[in-house]
Amino acid sequence: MAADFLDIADFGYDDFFAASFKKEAESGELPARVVGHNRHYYEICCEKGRISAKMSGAIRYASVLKSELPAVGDWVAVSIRQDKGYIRRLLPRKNYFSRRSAGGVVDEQVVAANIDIAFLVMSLDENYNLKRLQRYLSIAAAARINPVILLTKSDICEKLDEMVGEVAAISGRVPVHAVSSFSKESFMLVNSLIKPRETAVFVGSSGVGKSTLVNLLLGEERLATGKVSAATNKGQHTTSARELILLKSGGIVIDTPGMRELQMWQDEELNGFGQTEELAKMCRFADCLHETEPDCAVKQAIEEGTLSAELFEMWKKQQAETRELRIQKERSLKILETRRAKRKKGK
Ligand SMILES: Nc1nc2c(ncn2[C@@H]2O[C@H](COP(=O)(O)OP(=O)(O)OP(=O)(O)O)[C@@H](O)[C@H]2O)c(=O)[nH]1
Ligand SMILES: [Mg+2]
Ligand SMILES: [Zn+2]
Repeated sequence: MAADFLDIADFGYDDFFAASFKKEAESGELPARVVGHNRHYYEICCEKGRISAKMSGAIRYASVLKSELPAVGDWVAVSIRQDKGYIRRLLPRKNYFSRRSAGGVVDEQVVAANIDIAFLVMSLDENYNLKRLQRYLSIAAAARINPVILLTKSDICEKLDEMVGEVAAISGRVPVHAVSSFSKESFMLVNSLIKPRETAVFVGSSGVGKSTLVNLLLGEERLATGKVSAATNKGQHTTSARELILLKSGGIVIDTPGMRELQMWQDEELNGFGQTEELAKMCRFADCLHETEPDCAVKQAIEEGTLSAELFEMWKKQQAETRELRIQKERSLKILETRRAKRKKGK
């Protein structure tokens, strides 16, 4: 156990968590933040320092969804015995970034919890993909997380203005910044966006430069970063685990491994499509499919060039996916609830 005393306020502990901690705390329990974990252990920080902790059987037993288990960024109640921590409870989350994890049963996987700002990172090379970015925007909006788009590798981009413009066209009110991990200005910009005691998460595909940016903020090569092979320009998965780190500036950052596939889980209104949604309300028929119906405001706007046909296609596709996801989710939840009920009976 690290001997030094930690001020958990530096890790973002505030009245919100204190209120729910105190309500149910048993004697000897301490509030702690999850800063990392592997299959068997959690790394947590509490007033006694950074320690390894195990999850109590009670939490494991009570959880059927993966998202009910602690994840990086979560606040938990721990008890400590002989320098070992035992996680007793998960404190309620302010918000969390999650995605759907495929498997036998569709389940929800928490990428990071209790987030003040999410950096949606996309690089201005082969990784550039507006549809994927749109999906990240939708996830952030559904999760009520404040996003900022970082377009990385601006140093090797030849069509910078054009690409930033394209992103700005779909991002609505979300700020967009082109950055390079090798520039002092980018460091100052990103650093200024992370306020002391606030938590920023970096999400995005593998190889876009998330860990490089975090190292830039740290001022040291603490995290491993990937070599991009010149032949394919594809980064390999370099970061393998999520990790929460304090910056000298007082900000808190969470680096995450690149996600190959990203499917939504949280109940996603179709966000980031404000203009399309507004137009759809003006169609003659409330259930207009925007295909061949008369007086379709959406089709008209596309013909007049005031709505991008591409954006409309993305919207339609995402609507279909959302419908499909709802059906799958309901199915999974039913299976999981049955499992929960069985466990209760077996008790
Ligand atoms: N040209 C250029 N290369 C960069 C920049 N930022 C990062 N890179 C390079 O991109 C490669 C991948 O960077 P990482 O930081 O490991 O990417 P990551 O997003 O953490 O990737 P995963 O951990 O696999 O999710 C490394 O070789 C970096 O040197 C940048 O601003 N410009
Ligand atoms: Mg990384
Ligand atoms: Zn219509």
